[in-house]
Amino acid sequence: MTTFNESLLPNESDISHFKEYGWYCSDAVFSDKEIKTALQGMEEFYSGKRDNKLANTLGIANDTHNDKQKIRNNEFVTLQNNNLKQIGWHPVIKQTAQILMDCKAIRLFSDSLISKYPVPTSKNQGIVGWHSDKAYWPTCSSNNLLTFWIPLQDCTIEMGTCSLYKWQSSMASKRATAFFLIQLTKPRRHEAIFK
Ligand SMILES: O=C(O)CCC(=O)C(=O)O
Repeated sequence: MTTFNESLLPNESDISHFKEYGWYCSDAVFSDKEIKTALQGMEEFYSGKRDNKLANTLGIANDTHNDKQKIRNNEFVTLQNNNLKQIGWHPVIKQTAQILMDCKAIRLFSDSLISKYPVPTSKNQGIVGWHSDKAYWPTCSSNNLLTFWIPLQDCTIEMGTCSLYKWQSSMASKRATAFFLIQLTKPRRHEAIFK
């Protein structure tokens, strides 16, 4: 059974922060070994190895490497590769979600393995645009949803990391926030959408 140090779970102050802002940044919860295993799973997946084959890949992000495309996105990878499942289905994720959402059961709805290739900043590519994940899940009737962002490498500010807006319940299902692959060049415009 996978074990972890329970002091890594969100504490009262983390929970209050999450309630106010809609996000929370944990300490490093995965061991170097777990990250290494996930990276191995990523290599396996990208080289075409599958531990389990999806019955259907129609309609899901299932990119192959393409030099011109600076972001590669593949969905439902934890169902297809056991080493990626190890990190995506890790008990620390499940228990963190249960604590933050204050619920007994968690269902994993979706996962995404995303690679961003280095591009000169002037090119305005290789960056995931502002979006709310709910905008991509229109069939999901619940707003009680949570995304975990797990960097598999150290991410510096210069490289770009994940930025989050303060939670606004009104934006949860807005199709207008579906800007995953679109770079909004005018910050004011996306600020207005997220207000
Ligand atoms: O890694 C990214 O830039 C995108 C991640 C993302 O879209 C998400 O966590 O919902």
